[in-house]
Amino acid sequence: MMPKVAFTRGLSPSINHCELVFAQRRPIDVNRAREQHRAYEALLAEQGWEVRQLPGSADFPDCVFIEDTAVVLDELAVLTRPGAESRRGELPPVAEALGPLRRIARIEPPATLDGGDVLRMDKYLYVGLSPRTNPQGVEQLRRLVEPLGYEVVAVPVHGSLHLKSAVTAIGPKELLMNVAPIGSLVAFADFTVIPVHPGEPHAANALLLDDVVLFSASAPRTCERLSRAGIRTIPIDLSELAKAEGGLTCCSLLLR
Ligand code: CIR
Repeated sequence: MMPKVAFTRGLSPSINHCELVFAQRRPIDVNRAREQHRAYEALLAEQGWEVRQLPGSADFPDCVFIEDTAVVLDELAVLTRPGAESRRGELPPVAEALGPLRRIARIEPPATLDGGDVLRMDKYLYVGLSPRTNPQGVEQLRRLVEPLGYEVVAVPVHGSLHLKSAVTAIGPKELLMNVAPIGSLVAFADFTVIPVHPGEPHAANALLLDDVVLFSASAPRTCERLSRAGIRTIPIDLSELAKAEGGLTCCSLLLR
């Protein structure tokens, strides 16, 4: 059987030049960020994932956020066209790594799409219309995946970098959400939604592994809500990467 593979990408020594949309620029301690990233990889490995790290690059400050470069499904990997121009050169090593494992398709100009905007719930792909993903990006993705039986649902996102900054899966039918950037819950009517604690608006980005959720150690009150709902969590500190507006999902591409 194919092992569960998690691709990660090494931290760029130039991460302090990362893109920022909503956060104020604060110095990132590169060594500390690297340690936190290693701890993240170690947790994935402990949970049974074969972690394959692609080398980081000084030319691409945001390359550690590998999630944005591809949408990986069982049948297909879609290489994105990141909304931030400075990130488009991150793709070639990812394409090379995924090539032997999946059929490859690409998002073409003028479309833009970041993987952080694509939330997969079984055969539904919820795609954020965000600062990074435009309507053409949603349409191109739809054309690629509909023949494979997926339904694409566009979700406008306001005041949040990506859809998954505001909502992530914490179970097959359960979502963790910061409701404000999404506004209407209509698209998610079939799911049980656990709202983040109002004092922790950035806590919605959690990473669901088989039966456990990796969760930000800086959001204990939301974590309590998850525990009360019977969800097993493992806390992780990615505070240095959070200064680059990165979360937990964005540091890996999981081939489930
Ligand atoms: C960016 O603005 O593109 C990076 N500084 C952060 C990307 C985070 N990606 C994600 O949440 N999927």
